[in-house]
Amino acid sequence: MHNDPSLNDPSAPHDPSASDGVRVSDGLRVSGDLSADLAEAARILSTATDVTLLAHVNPDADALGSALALGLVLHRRGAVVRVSFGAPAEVPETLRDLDVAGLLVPASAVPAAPPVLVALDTGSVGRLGPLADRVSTAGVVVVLDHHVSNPGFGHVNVVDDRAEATALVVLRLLDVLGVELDEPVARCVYAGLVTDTRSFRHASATTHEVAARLLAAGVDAEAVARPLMDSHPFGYLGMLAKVLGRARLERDAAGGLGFVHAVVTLEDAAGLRPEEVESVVDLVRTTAEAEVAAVLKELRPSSWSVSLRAVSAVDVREVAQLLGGGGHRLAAGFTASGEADEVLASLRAALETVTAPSER
Ligand SMILES: [Mn+2]
Repeated sequence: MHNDPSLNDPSAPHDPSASDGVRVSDGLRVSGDLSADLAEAARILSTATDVTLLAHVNPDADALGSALALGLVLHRRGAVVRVSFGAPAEVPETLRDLDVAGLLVPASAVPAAPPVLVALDTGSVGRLGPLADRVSTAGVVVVLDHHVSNPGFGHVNVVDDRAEATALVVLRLLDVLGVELDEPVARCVYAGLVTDTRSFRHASATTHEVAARLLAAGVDAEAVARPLMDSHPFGYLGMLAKVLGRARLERDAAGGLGFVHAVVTLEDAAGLRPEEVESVVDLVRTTAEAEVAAVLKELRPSSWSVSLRAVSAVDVREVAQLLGGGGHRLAAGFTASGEADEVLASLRAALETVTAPSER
């Protein structure tokens, strides 16, 4: 599926008249008015009796935390709720504890035509992976996201690219719904927030106030953050020794700002969780001589998922988009096929394009 060109298809046009049982107001698809979009999303969800919430493939704490926070609230209000994601088959171990009500179901249990579908933290239809087709079969699609590149593929799109996490968009929606925060819901929101802000380093004053509100609701910050960000099996150290030992620094690349990269092969990752592989980029990115960091993660022979990070100057979302992916300005990614050297060559070229003076 990672070679499927539709993976990065910006959107499938949506016919609002196709909605089944839920009336969707006209003209809201790309209204761009956050308050109006939030109100419309709240209206749909407050009357829905069957809601399917989807995170992006390889879900992180923001995607699943957002889905589970909203899912838990709707479940308590009596709706039939399921939370899922297209791939992989397993729920990331570090995120399982967030699902206090048993809302997570395998992708195979997602209805062929869900009455109400909510896509969370998913910047494009393709990021739903094998569940992407549900966007065209669902009665109504609500998109809750913070990716600037989101084309607005739902009937209702609450996309706030200034929100540091989708979890914040969800919290605003919960406020519109009049939900009183308690610990299980606040914990899901906090999990998305602490990870997407890199422990609140990329968080506004207002977002710190939101964090305070979540703590006041009973969240144990260390208990949530440590398993997500600071805990790995011992085998992680051996994997890091191999992978980081092969990392390369190219000082002249990325328009002279420096580019560091590492490769995690299937052999390197054997016996370890996705969490260990995903965290490698957080070490590679600490290289002081490089503005841009990349980690190539082998999915299958000759198939790669690539994580990109920048310190401040380079927009790696632009780089990722040139290569068929997406993301945020300082954190983005794409998938690619071929040998690692070939992927690196196209990445180098894309970096030069984005950092060329004429592009600035
Ligand atoms: Mn996010």
